[in-house]
Amino acid sequence: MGKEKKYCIGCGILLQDENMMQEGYTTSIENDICSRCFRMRNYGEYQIITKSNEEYIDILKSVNKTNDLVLYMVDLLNIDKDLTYIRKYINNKIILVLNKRDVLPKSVKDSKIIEYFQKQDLDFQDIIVVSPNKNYHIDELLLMIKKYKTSKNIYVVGHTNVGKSTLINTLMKNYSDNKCELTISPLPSTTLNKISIKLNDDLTLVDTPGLVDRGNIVNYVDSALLKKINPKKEIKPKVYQLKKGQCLVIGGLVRVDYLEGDKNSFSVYVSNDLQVDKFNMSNETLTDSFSEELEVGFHEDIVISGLGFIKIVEKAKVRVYINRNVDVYTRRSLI
Ligand SMILES: Nc1nc2c(ncn2[C@@H]2O[C@H](COP(=O)(O)OP(=O)(O)O)[C@@H](O)[C@H]2O)c(=O)[nH]1
Ligand SMILES: [Mg+2]
Repeated sequence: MGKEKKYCIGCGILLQDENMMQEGYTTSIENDICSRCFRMRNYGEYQIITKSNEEYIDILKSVNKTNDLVLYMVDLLNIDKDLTYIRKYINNKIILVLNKRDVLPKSVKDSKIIEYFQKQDLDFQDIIVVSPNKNYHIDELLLMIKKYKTSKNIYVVGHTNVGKSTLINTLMKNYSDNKCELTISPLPSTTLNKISIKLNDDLTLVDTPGLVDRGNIVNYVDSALLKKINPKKEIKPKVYQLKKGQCLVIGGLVRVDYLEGDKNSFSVYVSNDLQVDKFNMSNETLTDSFSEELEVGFHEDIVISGLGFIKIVEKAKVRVYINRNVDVYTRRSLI
């Protein structure tokens, strides 16, 4: 008798009880979740699985074959470098969902954040700022979904770790009696497959794994540091007045030397748990790391992928020391 196929309700992987070393293992096929999800949920133990982006692009292509509404989710502290990338694969109607509002300072207005994205002339139906962790704007998002939906299915896409599974869990908790326990974690590639979840007779939410960003610092730190890097609360920016010849060291991970420019203001937006120090450039912290020079324009941010950003007011030339795999770049100031 052939076994019935059963998928993990936490990450979507095909369950199997034969090979402990392989994805989808569970002690008994009677279980609803795989051992990896079980350990993440109960012990906070993470087993990293690296998913290829080709697989994710195939998922995006399969979404493109439908006429369904798409929620494209972006993490406000880690905005995708190229917001047009996912659009290249899908022609569907898209709502841009800007997540993790709770970690940006309350003093910043939502309208200002939305304007930042509107100015880029991207092809989205609508834009909304949310925080499923804080239940912020979830009612408003549901109204938007109802307004723009083209069928029953709503796909949630975006990079890994932006909070796609968290959003679906929150929507289900708020508006459905159906059980939904997607596994969430601070590590990339927690969700491994497409997972369809019925919110009600009119709406089915589809979770997806997400694009992996190799330039994100989360790929290069241990789990203790990861917890520190991931802001849990509203960020209190640390503001420094710097003269050329001075430098900032952030969490022992990044060093920014101020090489050229007038007296300038550097506001550091990273997790409050990371210590920031100001030194003279003669200090040797991190100088043996990889480094690169950056020209920063008037009112631009230096983005350190996965860590946060530094808002700089005047033009500056800086040198950034950091793990060579981590993406560092400039952009127009977000706030
Ligand atoms: N601060 C904050 N963190 C969030 C929010 N939503 C999700 N997260 C966190 O983001 C991380 C990734 O979430 P997850 O749902 O697994 O992301 P996915 O890979 O896109 O499915 C987890 O550590 C979540 O707790 C939010 O509204 N605010
Ligand atoms: Mg997920």
